[in-house]
Amino acid sequence: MDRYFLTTAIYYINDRPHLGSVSETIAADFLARYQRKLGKQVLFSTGTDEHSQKVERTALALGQPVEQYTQEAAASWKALFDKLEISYSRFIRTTDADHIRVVQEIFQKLYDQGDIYKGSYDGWYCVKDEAFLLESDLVDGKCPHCGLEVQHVSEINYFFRLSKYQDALLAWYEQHPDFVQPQMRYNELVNVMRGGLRDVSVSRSTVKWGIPVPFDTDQTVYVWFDALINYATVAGYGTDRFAVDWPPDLHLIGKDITRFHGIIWPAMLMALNAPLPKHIFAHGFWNFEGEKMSKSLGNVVDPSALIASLSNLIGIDEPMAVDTLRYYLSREGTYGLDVDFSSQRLLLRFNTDLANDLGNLLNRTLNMFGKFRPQITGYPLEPKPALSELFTTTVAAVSSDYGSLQFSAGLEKTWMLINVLNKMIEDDKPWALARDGNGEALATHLATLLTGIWYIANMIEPCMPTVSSRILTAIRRSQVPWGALQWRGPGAELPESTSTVLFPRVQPDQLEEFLAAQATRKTVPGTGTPSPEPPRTESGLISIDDVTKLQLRVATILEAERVPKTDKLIQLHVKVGSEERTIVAGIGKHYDPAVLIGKQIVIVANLQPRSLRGITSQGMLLAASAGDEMALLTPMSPIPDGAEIH
Ligand code: ME8
Repeated sequence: MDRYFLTTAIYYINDRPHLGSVSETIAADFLARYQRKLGKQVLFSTGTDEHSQKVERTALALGQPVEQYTQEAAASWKALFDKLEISYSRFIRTTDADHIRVVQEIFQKLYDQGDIYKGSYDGWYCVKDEAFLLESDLVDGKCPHCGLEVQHVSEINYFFRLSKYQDALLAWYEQHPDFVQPQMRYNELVNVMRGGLRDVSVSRSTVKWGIPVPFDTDQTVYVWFDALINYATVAGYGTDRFAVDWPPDLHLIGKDITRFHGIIWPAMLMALNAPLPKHIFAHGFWNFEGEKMSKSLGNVVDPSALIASLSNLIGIDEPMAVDTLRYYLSREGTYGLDVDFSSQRLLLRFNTDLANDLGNLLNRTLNMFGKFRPQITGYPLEPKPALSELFTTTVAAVSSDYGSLQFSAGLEKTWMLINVLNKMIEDDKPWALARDGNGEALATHLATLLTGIWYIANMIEPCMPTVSSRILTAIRRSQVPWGALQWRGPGAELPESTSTVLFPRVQPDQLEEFLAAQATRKTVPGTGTPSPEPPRTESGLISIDDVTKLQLRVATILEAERVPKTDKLIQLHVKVGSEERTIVAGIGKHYDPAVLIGKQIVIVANLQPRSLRGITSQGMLLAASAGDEMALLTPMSPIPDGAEIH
């Protein structure tokens, strides 16, 4: 059986987990589940980085013995990962006995062979980043990465001969152009190496909370040297298993720790004569209002609180709220780049993608099975051959997206299938087929829906395992490996239930309550109290910040129809880049729906969804009016929809 070894970074436990940190493990879990669906035997590790000056300081500040602090903190990270349905094979703690043994063994070996030597360090240290810094690295005397104060450190410690591996590393990069992804991270690292590598300090004489250097108990191993080795521990370094499990197929990390993973770690492996990891992927950050989410900035979103609010306010159980969050994190943005967290966007995704598109499809299908069952009895339940190719080619395209960590693109394609099925219901008009007694066509219609939903439930499993299994239970079909998805009928087992509301739609008042609850999560750095309101300007003028809050985008109108029983409202189905939305607009007295189709308009894309005549409107279009006249705003020349307006 093919094997796949995937790791995440291990998390410092001086902070509680935030949405940014868990997003990495959720992405890795998505990939691990997908690889399992391909039939591979997956080794997937995540865990906690427990030795360091900052962890020692946190425990001290809380007046707790550091062992007790780390024990409790690691347990709470692990409990959260379990809640988030992370299917890790090993949750590694750097305080685990086998890890301590491996770190000491490697330190000793590199010392014995002359790759580690004793020297003296005189320079700077950033405790937040646990990083040694040169005078020339500092920006205004502060850490160039986090902007915090640095400490001057002058101590005797041990150095790793990184400079010795500079040429070998550069050659490796040249021969493996996809070693580090995305490409911009690869380029950054090559530039750093071309600038010259210096030997790095790998022990501390002033930090007690660490793994003792085996031959010099006055020193502890530098936390990064210790932490990087966790990957080797997971693969059983020093045992027979290492030859089987090593090297990793992928180290998934954030863009802030590429030098450790892309330069120091490969050099350590070269020194150990061990194969290098096949790939390193460095993702971007989840930001909050444009800034990296981090405890020290006081702008973190707490995943547990978010899940609890989602669950309480919408009335879904916690596993469904977890899947909603997993979907949002995977669907929003291009993986690798930074993304801004927005609770409005989260609920918009919930209402449109999950409740409207997926939830509705399932509901309508199950309802029809309940109603029309007697009329299809005796007819073959074979899906329409015409859709076979679309489903087969989409499965292959989604597979390639998932495999290259383009989670959003893969989900978008899956949603295209959901929308094809929803549209098919409109086109086939099954209630008319039933009325006319056309049992054969009705059977084909329902078999197509069931087969399509079976595909979709399987394709979303890596992202939303609970939703996937609940859908499969409802349609009485099973989880299958990726390669076993075939366009064939449902067999004898037909759904029993007539309705399963997986995703109840969010109502406007729930939305307000949710947003208010989220707003209080933003805290002033260091104090834990809510941020003050931004100052307002005088005389009714707004600031540039207010303007940038508006997301104006170009949309193309795909469909337009009057909302029944009103002469004012028109329901538009619009395309905004890769996304489709429904917008209800009060332009019915001025425009005939037929003339709107194909036109480009300007919409407010980040408006809270609201319900108008029972239809959820996901945005607002811009129109000018003077007296009785109205004119829709439209770009002067055609431009790809989704384009932003500045
Ligand atoms: O760096 N958005 O630990 P860490 C996305 N212990 N990812 C984020 C993020 C955000 N806002 N904030 C953090 C360490 N991360 C070391 C790693 S590995 C041998 C040792 C990501 O807790 C970050 O980029 O500071 C990193 O990949 C991971 O969370 C752990 O960060």
